[in-house]
Amino acid sequence: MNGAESLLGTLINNGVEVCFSNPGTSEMHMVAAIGKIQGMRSILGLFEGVCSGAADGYGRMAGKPACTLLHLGPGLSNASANLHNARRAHSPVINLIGDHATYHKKYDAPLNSDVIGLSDPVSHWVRVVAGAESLPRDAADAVVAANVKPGQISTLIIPADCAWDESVDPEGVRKMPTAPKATDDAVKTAAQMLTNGNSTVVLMSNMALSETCLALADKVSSATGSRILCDTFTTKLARGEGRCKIERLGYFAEQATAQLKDVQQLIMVGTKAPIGFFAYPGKASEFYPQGAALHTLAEVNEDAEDALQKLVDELDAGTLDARRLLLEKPGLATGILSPESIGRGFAELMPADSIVVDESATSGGYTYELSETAAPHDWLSLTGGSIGFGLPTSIGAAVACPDRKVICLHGDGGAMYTIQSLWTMARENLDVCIVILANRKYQILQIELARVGAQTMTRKTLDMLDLSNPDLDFVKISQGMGVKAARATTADEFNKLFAAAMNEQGPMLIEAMLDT
Ligand SMILES: Cc1ncc(C[n+]2csc(CCOP(=O)(O)OP(=O)(O)O)c2C)c(N)n1
Repeated sequence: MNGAESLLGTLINNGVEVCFSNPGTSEMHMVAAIGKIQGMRSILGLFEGVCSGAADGYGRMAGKPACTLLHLGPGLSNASANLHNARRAHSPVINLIGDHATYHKKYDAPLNSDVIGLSDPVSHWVRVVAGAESLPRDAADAVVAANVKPGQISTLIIPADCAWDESVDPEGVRKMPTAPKATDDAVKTAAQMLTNGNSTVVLMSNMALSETCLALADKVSSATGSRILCDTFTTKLARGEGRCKIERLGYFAEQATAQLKDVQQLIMVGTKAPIGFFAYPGKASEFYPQGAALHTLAEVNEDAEDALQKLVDELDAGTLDARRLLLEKPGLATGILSPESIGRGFAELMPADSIVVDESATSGGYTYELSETAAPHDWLSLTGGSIGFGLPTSIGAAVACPDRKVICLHGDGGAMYTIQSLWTMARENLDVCIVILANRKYQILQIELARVGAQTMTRKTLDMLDLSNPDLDFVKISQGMGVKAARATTADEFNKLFAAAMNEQGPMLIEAMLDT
């Protein structure tokens, strides 16, 4: 058995069953091994950012890592933006990066690069394989590292000769790490703060946004009068009918500071104290009032459910009923197509258990608000701010959850970054409905240009934020990659197309024209 086969056997033994790949010559033995050995589904992405984003979506929904297969430093570099997003989402991901054979490195052949240097910023764990016989152990260590809660990026750099040389048997099942518990002191301090009469916000994210955690937080809120908020951008948020309400922190500083205006105490669960996405001239970076008391009940890596349960017990709130949202739909709109009419159609027609992947940018506010009481669903958002995450992440979510409808809400600008994702969706026949919110501009940047206090707004400046001339035709682009597509120019057309997409299996793109 060669190194590649032994590596693969080890991954499979440890629950890794999907590989999002874009290989080259240095990965050929791994390609051959995947073809030969049962148990690893291989999904080709036509750009490495598709593979890494897909691994992010898979990790978020499966709760375990997929692997990527990438070609030396350049392949890894192409994957990096979505690895950054995955790192910010705390998604479990294993990168398998081929490199030149150990004895070939010294010649500095054209594809030679500092693979470790490129890996470090987007990885929690990096290892270069020293020889074929250590590969199974290295692979098992990589899986364990990726499974550190909530999830980590582990990167295994595999010189080609380590993959083709004779190796040893694959490693068996390793014990995967569990999340450490929050301390009793952290629970007691939180309980004291919540009962001292000061106005308190509990800010939650990451592992604290499961249905169970939201219900526990709701009991805390009922018992103490505190408010429960979540971060603006979250890895996975349980929403809709039967879930408990949670207020989302606004994106812009004015919104978030208004939400937290009179707050005297902030208790964090699975997140850190709220700060601005960017700095703006003359505005504070912190969203909370100066002098507010800050306390962390559970760190990002700690078991949020255990901490919230202990807090509920400490507050004697266990017998309270969690206030669960009732199904309430907004009704379909008619007439012009607007972000609001799209939001209404989306919230009305979305089936139960949908997975919403949100890169809707400035056009998406209504989709979020109006779906609060829609059918139960999970909401995945852009955690690292690097656009081009939505389409690839939808691939991974659909692979992890083949029985659930994935709805991808995407700005037209962001969609163009990783548009090749459509081809993979077609090839794998993934059940994804993509809604392109086609305003034909980088609208957020037009807003930001004014907000940062930039003094000039010439034609030349505005052209850098404009997507017209020529206009993008997402219907043709999509059809060209094998995904069925249609354009909606009115609310009624959108409703009809979206309803059809919800009732059919397989990928379908709707270009929602908002530029009129
Ligand atoms: C990798 C990366 N490059 C550039 C940006 C800067 N940026 C933020 S939003 C945006 C445009 C988004 O346009 P679109 O998806 O059409 O949404 P809209 O703003 O029009 O709602 C850009 C270029 C970014 N966040 N990430």
